Amino acid sequence: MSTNNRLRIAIQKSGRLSKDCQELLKQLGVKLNLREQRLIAHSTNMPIDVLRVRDDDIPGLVMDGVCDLGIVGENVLEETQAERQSLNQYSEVLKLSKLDFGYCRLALAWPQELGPQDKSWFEGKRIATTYPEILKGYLKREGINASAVMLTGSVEVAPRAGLADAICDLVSTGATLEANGLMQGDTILESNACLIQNPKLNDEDKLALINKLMPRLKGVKQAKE
Ligand code: PRT
Ligand code: ZN
Repeated sequence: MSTNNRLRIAIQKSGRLSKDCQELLKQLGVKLNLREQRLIAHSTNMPIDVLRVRDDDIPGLVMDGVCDLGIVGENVLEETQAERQSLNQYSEVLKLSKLDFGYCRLALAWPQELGPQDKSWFEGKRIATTYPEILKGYLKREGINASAVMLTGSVEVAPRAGLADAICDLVSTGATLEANGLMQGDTILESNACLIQNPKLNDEDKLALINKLMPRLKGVKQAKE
């Protein structure tokens, strides 16, 4: 079988989702020969290739049909969709399943010493975030006139560094906010990892393979409940 006929699945190479993704593929019965530095891992028992990339690239790879499936956080998916929509680029995916890992929330936070604040406090403020499109959507819905300052890392130090008045960042335990003297406010988005598919996929063999894997995925999820 040529490489083109193999189902291509994009997962995060290294980071918070990679271990769970590898474990999930294993539970689905996909045997992989994973070597640390390899971009592509070929399954040894199914016509599947796994592409290991940065999580930010996964939605685009699936939307553009470079990969058939992808596993990515809903936060990254929504940000990419909003960004592509603003550029009039194709942004559709089929969300096949929400997965039971990678849970976090995208929340607003500000310096603790300011005490509790309501939405009106954000008027005219600068908010540092890695998710400017999701944040802008929220600000628009809420009728708040504030600006988004894009930072790809260390968002939690932005207020102390004088780069912004507040932040909009992912939170799981809350330890990072606490360690940086920040108070948590509204949750803008709750996110899990999810399995997405290119909606234009029409290869019958690949679709049949996905149809074979989906009941297994359901079984894996039920076994954990
Ligand atoms: O290199 P690459 O671009 O692939 O990875 P990355 O560094 O962009 O992402 P990574 O590995 O940090 O996270 C991948 C995905 O995991 C995210 O897109 C989310 O969908 C999910 N996830 C779940 C999280 C968290 N929990 C999380 N806590 N992503 C990031 N964090 C960070 C957060 O940004 C903050 O810095 O952890 C810190 C807060 O954690 P707590 O526990 O202190 O609240
Ligand atoms: Zn990333």
